[in-house]
Amino acid sequence: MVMFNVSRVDTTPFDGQKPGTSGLRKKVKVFKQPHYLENFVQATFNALGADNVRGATLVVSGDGRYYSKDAIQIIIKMSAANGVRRVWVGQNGLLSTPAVSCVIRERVGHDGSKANGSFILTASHNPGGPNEDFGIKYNMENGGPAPESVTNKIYENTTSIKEYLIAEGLPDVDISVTGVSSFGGPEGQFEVDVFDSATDYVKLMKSIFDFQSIQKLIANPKFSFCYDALHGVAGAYAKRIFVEELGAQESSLLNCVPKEDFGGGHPDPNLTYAKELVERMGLGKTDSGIEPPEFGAAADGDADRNMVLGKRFFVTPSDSVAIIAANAVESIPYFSGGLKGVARSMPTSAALDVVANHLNLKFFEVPTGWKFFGNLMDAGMCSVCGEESFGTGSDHIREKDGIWAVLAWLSILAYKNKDNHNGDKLVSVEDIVRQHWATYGRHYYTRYDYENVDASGAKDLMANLVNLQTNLDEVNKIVSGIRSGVSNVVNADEFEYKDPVDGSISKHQGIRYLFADGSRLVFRLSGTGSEGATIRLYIEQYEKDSSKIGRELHDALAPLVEVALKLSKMEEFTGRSAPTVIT
Ligand code: VG1
Ligand code: CO
Repeated sequence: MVMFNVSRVDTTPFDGQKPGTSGLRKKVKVFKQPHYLENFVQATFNALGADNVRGATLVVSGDGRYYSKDAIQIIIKMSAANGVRRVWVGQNGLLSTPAVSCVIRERVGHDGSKANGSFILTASHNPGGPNEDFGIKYNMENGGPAPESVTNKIYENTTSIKEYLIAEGLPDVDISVTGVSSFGGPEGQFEVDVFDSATDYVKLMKSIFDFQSIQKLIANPKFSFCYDALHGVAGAYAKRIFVEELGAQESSLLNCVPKEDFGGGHPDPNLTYAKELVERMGLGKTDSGIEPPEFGAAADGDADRNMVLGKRFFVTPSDSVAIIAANAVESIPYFSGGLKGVARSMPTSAALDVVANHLNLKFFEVPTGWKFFGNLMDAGMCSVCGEESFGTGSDHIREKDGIWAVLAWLSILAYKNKDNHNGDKLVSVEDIVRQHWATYGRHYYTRYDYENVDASGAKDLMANLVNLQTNLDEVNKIVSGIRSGVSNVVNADEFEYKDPVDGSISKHQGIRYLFADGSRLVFRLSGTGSEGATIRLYIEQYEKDSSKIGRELHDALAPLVEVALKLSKMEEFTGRSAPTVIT
């Protein structure tokens, strides 16, 4: 057996190793600096505490982006040196973020072991490649992202770190083949277990959904399907699930070969970046003349996000979670016993609130970021949750889950079409959404992102909005001076969240302006960028009147958009006359 020693390496702190909304994300060049990754990993081990690290089983994998393979070897050697007993690696270092959560919760090792946590190597929807982003985050024993109490400790440790531990004499492990490799260290045996990336996840999905009814839908000649993984890790799962298990044509998969640089694209599933899918679904600028598929979906780099499209029809993520919640019990076997509760992030539209109210379900509003849903789920208070940022999921794991969301929609479609005889017109995605609006009302919703703006301008803009909140008369003077058709602002605050399970408080989670008719404007600074600042502006208007739910989104929201831009003095503070991305 190959033996290794532990070497202690002197180091000094790096600035800015503060985990954001979802881990630490920086340019690859930053991560490649000597000791940079090592410092963060050691700071994490120190935050977990030596007692918890010694003897532990850790999952180390990610979305396969550039620099992952090097990072995995470094983390294996540091884990060995810190007394970790087993490192589990998905074949080729690939595991989607939801699959990591699943593996932590479900996988049993060859010796009966279970995982205690995971380093996930991803910058999610941020681009990859030598000049783009890398990222790392830590997930806990419940399969969910580390809570703020842990990430704050990690950050604190990075500011004072003096040394890290790394194994010397431990060879690089071949992660391209499955199997267990064992090594001997000062504290005993250490092993690396390379396993198939999809097996555990596929098994979990089969236990949640009725695959037979989805097979029947896919086999219906009137139905057609298209899935775009944007060259992210979702491709590895899409082939196994949609093609091999559910019988979809191989040609229904787009960009499903994972690539280190996502083919040079931006692996963010929205109408701007998922161009090819958007064209195919008939939502592009030009009409190809080819009849679009009935159903389309896309994922981000690490496959935790989803975009759902119907033929020439976009489903907003806020509507998507509300529709899944409204239909879950009858369409998805996992929920047949009822929902324990539902939750959304603060900027997500209130479509889910209306469903919760209607169905008499427990409801929670949490800050942006999936880590806030975990406690609710662990406490059995929440079954389905979502974010406006193309994140949807449930308590089957503790991450949002892109493929799960697609299977949820396929299940709803299968249920609504269960009596369809081949040849009849199908109940479409658009039919389902319009029916939902007719029952619950429609939340017109859009998000404007101002990416990579000057950080101090962004800070000033936010400070100005906070300041303005103290004087609603002044705010309403501005509002009424702009356009008619916008009601008064009746309340404004900075969102603060008290976790109902552990009582922890998270402050400064976004600035809200609430209008008399239920409309909302929300302003936040992004916590996932790697450069400058990104301002997110969320605009929402509720329409209960069923005769007014068919308006063009742009027309319906134009007055509120104008109010938002003037209130915030967007152009004055940022120099931008238009957002970078509209979703
Ligand atoms: C964004 C989204 C947020 C999401 C987060 C991580 O954060 O707004 O809803 O949870 O990304 O998603 P921010 O701070 O940039 O607004 V992912 O797919 O990057 O794990
Ligand atoms: Co993601």
